[in-house]
Amino acid sequence: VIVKMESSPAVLRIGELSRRLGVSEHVLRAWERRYGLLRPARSAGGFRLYSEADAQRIRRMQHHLGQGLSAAQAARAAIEDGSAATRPVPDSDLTAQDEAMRALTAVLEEFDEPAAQAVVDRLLSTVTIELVIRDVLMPYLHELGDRWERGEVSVAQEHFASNVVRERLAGLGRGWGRGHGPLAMLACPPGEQHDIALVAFGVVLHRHGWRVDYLGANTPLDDLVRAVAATRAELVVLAATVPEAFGRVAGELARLAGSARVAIAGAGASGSLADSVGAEWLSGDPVTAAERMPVPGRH
Ligand code: B12
Repeated sequence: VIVKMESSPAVLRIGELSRRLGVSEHVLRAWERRYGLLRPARSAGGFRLYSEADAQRIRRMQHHLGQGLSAAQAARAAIEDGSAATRPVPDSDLTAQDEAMRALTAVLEEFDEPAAQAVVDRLLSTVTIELVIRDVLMPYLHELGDRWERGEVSVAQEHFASNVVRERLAGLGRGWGRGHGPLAMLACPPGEQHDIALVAFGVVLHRHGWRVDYLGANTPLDDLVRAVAATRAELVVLAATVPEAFGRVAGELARLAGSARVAIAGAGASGSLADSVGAEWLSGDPVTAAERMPVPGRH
């Protein structure tokens, strides 16, 4: 027998739900986004509509919070209480990746590093590293940035969470200098601190046959030029989030591109910028770009 849990009609707008339960709209939205506590339907006009089942889950959440559970624990308990009697109908568009993103959001916000590693471990046992990076870790970082911008997570939470993700990625890249493939040198131009996507790119590039020398954030261009000459790297990839990071070193970049294969990437890169310095532009996400990078000498 299949019992549909969400059988009550979805009729409440968020304002009314908020008034009825005495929980602010802001908090309701946060519980929905972070913990999947609310499962609104959409009106024809695109508004979220909530049901009695949503209201009950909030009441259970309030009850568990009152017992001293953390928000994440209370939400988990509220959702489980509701499904004990009646099995929830699986939400077909909630993939393992979506669930993992939610779980990461919840545990990293509470500074729970082991739990975050466990989420990634679980995922890695079922899907490839490429999918974990492209569909979970990168989107997670975007969401983290959005929430930081809106003031929903503190700088401490953002730093903690992005460091856990960065360290995990770096761990996946361990030994990326090994092998017999061509060498790629990866760096961010001076002033650029955002290097996590570049680490992700390196991880996937190595899995596709390249060796990786990783210089990382804020690298002086003359040092990079010397390192490229010393190692005879076949490819140099520079990533930055703002165009000025490339613009400031355009002259040096053009010179480097005269003697080596250079590509630029990240939100600060563009086709026109690449053309202006004689480099290639790697558009799109780091995983796909690394998968598409042909390995020289391989057919
Ligand atoms: C983690 C983080 C930090 C960390 C970085 C740690 C580290 N080692 O990387 C720290 C705390 C240092 C930091 C600092 C700052 N940050 Co910050 N940060 C982030 C955050 C949350 C995640 C960045 C990330 O890794 N994203 C994951 C990647 C995959 O996403 P993406 O950068 O959008 O990249 C896309 C493409 O460009 C492409 N791509 C990117 N890189 C590469 C590389 C290759 C090779 C390829 C092929 C593709 C590719 O892939 C993605 C598409 O899938 C973002 C939020 C966000 N939306 O990304 C903010 C964000 C990038 N930061 C921002 C800001 C403003 C800052 C600071 C100025 C804050 C401050 N006032 O101090 C400083 C600047 C430091 C500096 N000088 O560089 C803004 C940037 C806005 C802008 N474009 O101007 C963002 C977008 C946050 C926001 N919503 O406002 N940050």
